[in-house]
Amino acid sequence: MPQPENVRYELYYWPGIQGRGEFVRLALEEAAAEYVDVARLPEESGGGARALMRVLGESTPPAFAPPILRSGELLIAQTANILQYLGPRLGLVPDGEAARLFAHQLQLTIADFILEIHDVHHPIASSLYYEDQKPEALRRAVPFTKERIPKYLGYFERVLEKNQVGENGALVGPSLSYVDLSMFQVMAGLKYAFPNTLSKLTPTIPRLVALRDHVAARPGIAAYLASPRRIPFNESGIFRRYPELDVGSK
Ligand SMILES: N[C@@H](CCC(=O)N[C@@H](CS)C(=O)NCC(=O)O)C(=O)O
Repeated sequence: MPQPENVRYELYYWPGIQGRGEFVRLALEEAAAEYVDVARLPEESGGGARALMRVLGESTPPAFAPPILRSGELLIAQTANILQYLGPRLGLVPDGEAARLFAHQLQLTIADFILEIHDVHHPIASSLYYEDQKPEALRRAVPFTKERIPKYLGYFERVLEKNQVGENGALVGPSLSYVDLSMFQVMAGLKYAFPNTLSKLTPTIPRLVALRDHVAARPGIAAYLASPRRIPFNESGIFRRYPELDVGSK
């Protein structure tokens, strides 16, 4: 496994939520990479949301939205792009063009899923409160929980089934990759936000459940999850527990 480069990564992401930054954090944590979660530092030490706004406002070339990763001279945005960059450097993706393309393909599919998960509680605009778009959210939650969650999870379950590697499984290649870490996050988030929908689907996705539990038990990830670095799920993030939207088991 390649050793992490001798570099201290800087992650720029909103300080109070897991959000999309969490996919990057999980990769850095699993690899025990040296990194600073800059916006979570106190403002007096150059942190806070201000640090993030500064990077967004001043960087060249400009980034549209966080998460953003600084690695030496490089400033990289788009979650899947960041993970594509980190994967080989952290030993979290197999060698070879086909495997790397497939890992990126899966990560982009996760990005699509994440956007849909977000849009259930914000179907009209991110700039409006949930309460101001609740009727639309309730309407959207029905096809999302009954059609889209089963379709996405059914797809990832099939990927695991086709890539038979040992009892714990892996989405790409013979061992753990950054995509598996991201899939753990999706499963953990769905369990938080849509517990009833997920529990109804659980018998149909045994491989995803095993993968989630396997990732959660990895020493680096288990230590991270138990640490204050792991921000708890909350109702400002992507995965929000609004029981009225969790209708997939009805
Ligand atoms: N496709 C991008 C989406 C980035 C994104 O939407 N970031 C959110 C935070 S999770 C944001 O702050 N967006 C600001 C905006 O869209 O105006 C990614 O995966 O990184």
